[in-house]
This record gives sequence, C-alpha cells and structure tokens, in this order.
Amino acid sequence: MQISKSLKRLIFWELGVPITLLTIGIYHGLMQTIYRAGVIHQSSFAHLDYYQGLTLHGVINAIVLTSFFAVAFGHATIAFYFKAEPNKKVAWLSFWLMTIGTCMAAWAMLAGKASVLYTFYPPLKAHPLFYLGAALLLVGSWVPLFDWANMYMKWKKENPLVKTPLGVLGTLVNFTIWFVCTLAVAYEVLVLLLPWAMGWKQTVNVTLARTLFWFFGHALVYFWLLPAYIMYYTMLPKLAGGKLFSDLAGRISLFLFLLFSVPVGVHHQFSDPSITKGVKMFQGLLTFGVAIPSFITAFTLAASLEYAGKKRGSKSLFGYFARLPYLDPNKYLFAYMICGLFLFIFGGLTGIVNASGPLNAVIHNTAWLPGHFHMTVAGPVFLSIIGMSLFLYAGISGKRIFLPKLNVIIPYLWVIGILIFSTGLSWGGLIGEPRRTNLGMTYLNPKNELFTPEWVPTTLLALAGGIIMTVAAILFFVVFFGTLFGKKKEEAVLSFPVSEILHDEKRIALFDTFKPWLIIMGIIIVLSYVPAFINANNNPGPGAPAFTPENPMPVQPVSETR
Ligand code: HAS
Repeated sequence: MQISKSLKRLIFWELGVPITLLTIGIYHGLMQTIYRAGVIHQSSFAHLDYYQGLTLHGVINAIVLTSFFAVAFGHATIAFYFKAEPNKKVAWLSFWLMTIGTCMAAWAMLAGKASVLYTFYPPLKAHPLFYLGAALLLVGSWVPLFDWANMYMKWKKENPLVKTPLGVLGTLVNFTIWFVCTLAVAYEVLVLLLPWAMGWKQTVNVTLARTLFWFFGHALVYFWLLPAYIMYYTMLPKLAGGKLFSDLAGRISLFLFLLFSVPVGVHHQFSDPSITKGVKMFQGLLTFGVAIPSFITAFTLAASLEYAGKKRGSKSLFGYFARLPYLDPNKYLFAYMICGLFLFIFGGLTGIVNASGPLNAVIHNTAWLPGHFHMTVAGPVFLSIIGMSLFLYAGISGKRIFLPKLNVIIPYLWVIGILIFSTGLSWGGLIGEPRRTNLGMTYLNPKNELFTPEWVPTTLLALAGGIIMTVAAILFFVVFFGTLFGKKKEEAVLSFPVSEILHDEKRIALFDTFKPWLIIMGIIIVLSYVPAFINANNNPGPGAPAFTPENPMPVQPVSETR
C-alpha cells in the first residue's frame, strides 16, 4: 500500500536513529569481550570506563533499539492491516518524547554520570537526567497504543465477525503488556530514584526498587520478543514457500503471553533474601507457564516449515530442512528469521535452566546469564529487528538492497559468532566466572593475586565470538547505510509477505477479545505481586557494602554497613 510522506518520514527516523546509535552499542559489546579476556588491564579505554561502556551497551541495544523498533513496526503493522494510517500528531509526539528521553539519558551516560547499567539498581546512583530520560523514552513508546486501540475498536465495529489479523493482535497484546509493566518502573523512577538522586531523600529501599524493576524487567523481554513472533507467525511460512500450520495456535500463544509475561519477575530475585520462599515458588511455577507459548510456537513453526519443505519437493522425514531458501538474496528476511529461531532453541533451554530454583543458585550472576540472553535478545530479537528494519526501509523508500548477496550471509555469520561467544560465557558461568566484572583488572590479570587461569579459555572463546559478531554487525551497517544512501529504483510501498493459513480454524470469540484475558491477567498479577511488594516493604534488607569499579571485592565487609 502507499503511505503518506509524514508516516514514511516517521518510520525512517524511528529506524534510523536507533540503528545509528547501535554503532556505539556494538563497539561497547566488543570492548566488553576485550576487557574480560584480559587483553587490557585498564579500567577505561578511549576516555570511557568499563561500566560506562557496559551501560551504553545495555541501554542502547536492549532499551533504545528495541523500543524505537517496536513502535515503528507497530505503526507499519497497524497501517498495513487496517489500510488506514495512525494519527500522525500522536505518532510524532511519541517519537519526540522517545528522542528527547534518549538524548537526556545519552548525555548522562556519555558524561560518565550514569554508569548504573541497564537495570539501574540502587545503591548505584545516576544523574537525575538519566532517570527522567528513561521515563520519557518509556512513556513515549506506549503513547501510540491508545491510538491503535482506538483504530482497533473502530475496525471491530465495522467487522464484528472477522478474526482480528494476527499481526494486529500481536501488536496490541505486546503494547498492553508494555503499558502494564512500565507502570511499575515509572513508580520506581519517579517515586524512589529521582527524589533520591535529587538529594531530597537520603536512602532508598533497595529491595523494593529491585522488585519494581523486575515487575517491568521480565515483561520487557517479551516486549522485545513479540515483534519477532509476529514476523514468525505472519511472514516466515510465506517466505519459506508454505503456509502457517495453525492460526489458532498463534492466538493462544499471544494470549498466554498476556497472562504470564508480567507475574514472573521474581525469578530474577531467587537469591534476594527479602522475598519469601512461597512467593519465589509461585512465580517460579508461573515462569514455566510463560515458556508454554514458546513451546507452542516452536511446534507450530516446525510444522509450517515442514509443510513448506514438502511443497518444495522434500520426501523424507527431516529432508524438508534441506529444502528451505536459506541463501536466497531475494528472501533475505527468511535467513534473518531462521537464524534467530535456531539460536532461540538454546536461548529457551538455558532460560528453563535459569527458572529452576536449585539450578538458578549455580548460575545466578555468573557469565552464564549473558550467555543465555545473547541467544534470546541478541538472537531472534536482534536478527528480526535488523532484518525487518532493512526490509521496511527498502520497501517504503523504493530503494534496492545494497550488496544483496553479502546481506543474506550476515545472519549466518552472526549465528556463528553468538554460538562461540555464548559457549564461552556459559562454560565460564558454570565454573564460576562472574558477569558484569572487568576481569582484566583482576581475575584475568596474571600479575594480580586474584588471577584465575581456568577462565582464560572461556573468556578467549567469548572474545573470538565477539570479534565475529562485530564483523557481522559492520557488514550489516555497510548494507543498511549503503541502501539508505542508494538511489530510488522501485515503487515505494509498505508491504509485508503475508502467510496463508493451512488450518484456518473458525473464529472462536474467546480468542478474539481482550476482556477476559485482561481480567485474568490482573488477577494473576495481584496474586503474585501483592505478597512480593509486602515482602519488599517489610524487609528492606541491610545496606550494601562499598565497592570500587576497579575491584570485584567489597572495600568494607557487609557487617560494617548494617
Ligand atoms: Fe530469560 C534472565 C528465564 C526467555 C532475556 N533473560 C534473563 C536476562 C535477560 C533475559 C536479558 O528464570 C538477564 C537479566 C539481567 O540482566 O539480570 N528466560 C527465562 C525463561 C524464558 C526466557 C524461562 N529471556 C527470555 C527471552 C529473552 C530473555 C525471550 C529476551 C528476549 N531469564 C530467565 C531467568 C532469568 C533470566 C530465570 C534470571 C536468572 C538470574 O538468576 O538472574 C522462556 O521464555 C524461554 C522459552 C523458550 C523456549 C524455546 C522455544 C524455541 C523456539 C525455536 C524453535 C525453532 C524452530 C526452527 C522451529 C521454550 C520457538 C528450527 C530451525 C532450524 C534450522 C534447526
């Protein structure tokens, strides 16, 4: 479909701003692997210190890129399926709020006044502009939900018996989860952290702040994931040359995310002594619940790929895998998506390990964790984001992909990098290598008394993977910016590959309405989180020991801080 100049410009900026910033995010990812492998034994490089770089890496890659992209993709999806454009004033307001928020937070991070990592746990304290910037970015990103919901209700009135398109359903589910979970982090930022950062309050309840953060933080990972799932359900089968196996499976999966994405955040706090066992047990069980929609997705997509492979001539049981268009430059989106799915098999399995209480005690706060999340957020999420950014940009600008044959191999190179990188981290984590630590200053410095030679091979593996990932990312920037600065050659249209459906089940009202799901969502959140907040309020815990950025050992023992 043709779209207005204003919407086109908006989508360009919402893709262009984060991808430009991503160059900084990727650079700091590489620097992490260099510091950690003990290649340098410094606390800073090029005037940016280790934790400053790690904060820039996490905030840009995990918050800025994902939020801007989700909004741009949301606008495109809603416009495409409803054949109507979102309200431009609301859409631009959202863009400016996100951009101003990003600039404020970026200033604080680059000035070295907000080296608090993307989780900004107190007692680490940032400049007030960092918190305000983060709040503006989040608020800006959910503003369009109200306009989309309005468009949906209008569409529903006109089409009462037509199933809501899966892409629209996914977008609305995703932003509903996002709206609900950001309320907690907004409270954390505005009521706890900002007054403390401004000096109006002397202390802050660290456990409460962490609990509020994780109310938001785990739902955040599904806010990252669902745009990728929308692409997998609605586009991948078509790109593979087949059909989506079941439409109902997609709907069930999306509504289950609505129920289970939020009330599981305490699984990040299994080691927090202030939260009681019962709360941990309940949210631990719900965490297994949130894996169910991904299992449904795995089987539905595998069946869809099997159908595609058979249509392409496969006769044997697993021969369909060999028949898929892995290296077709015209179907490069397939390559970006299948690579993400492949990584998610390992990302999902390591997630189940994390969710299991006794196993969590082994891997919590070790390098295993970045091993897990680089196979999720840097797997299906990142690959779908960059693949779709390129696709959307090329489509609505009418430009041809720059170096198409190179483009189609980028995701495979990225997969090789991630597999090596995450193997190093996961192996290291299992033998106690800590996360979020400048190992080059101590544990990976042969001259230091804490030197730990067992972590030499694990961190070198992570470094090798990091270098390959950086090469893949640089090649992507070449293709993306080469396309951006190329000449317009084709008609500019907003278009997606839309999968037909193999089993198009008849409309079931329960799976085409939000009300009952929202009510159950509210009940589960209350049951799981009221006790957690009561715990956090009643047991704020002892003060934290003092640390310096140079050494992972506390300066003062914990007992002296009580
Ligand atoms: Fe996680 C920590 C548990 C999913 C991201 N997670 C994190 C952190 C991040 C993160 C960033 O229970 C660190 C936060 C921090 O900074 O501290 N996670 C889970 C579980 C799942 C899960 C149970 N995580 C994700 C996703 C993420 C993400 C998705 C980002 C997008 N995670 C945890 C826990 C912790 C945690 C604990 C805290 C640990 C601690 O102690 O701190 C589940 O949702 C996973 C379900 C997934 C599956 C996989 C399905 C497979 C599919 C692929 C099929 C492939 C096909 C193609 C069909 C069951 C869909 C085949 C093709 C070929 C060519 C072979």
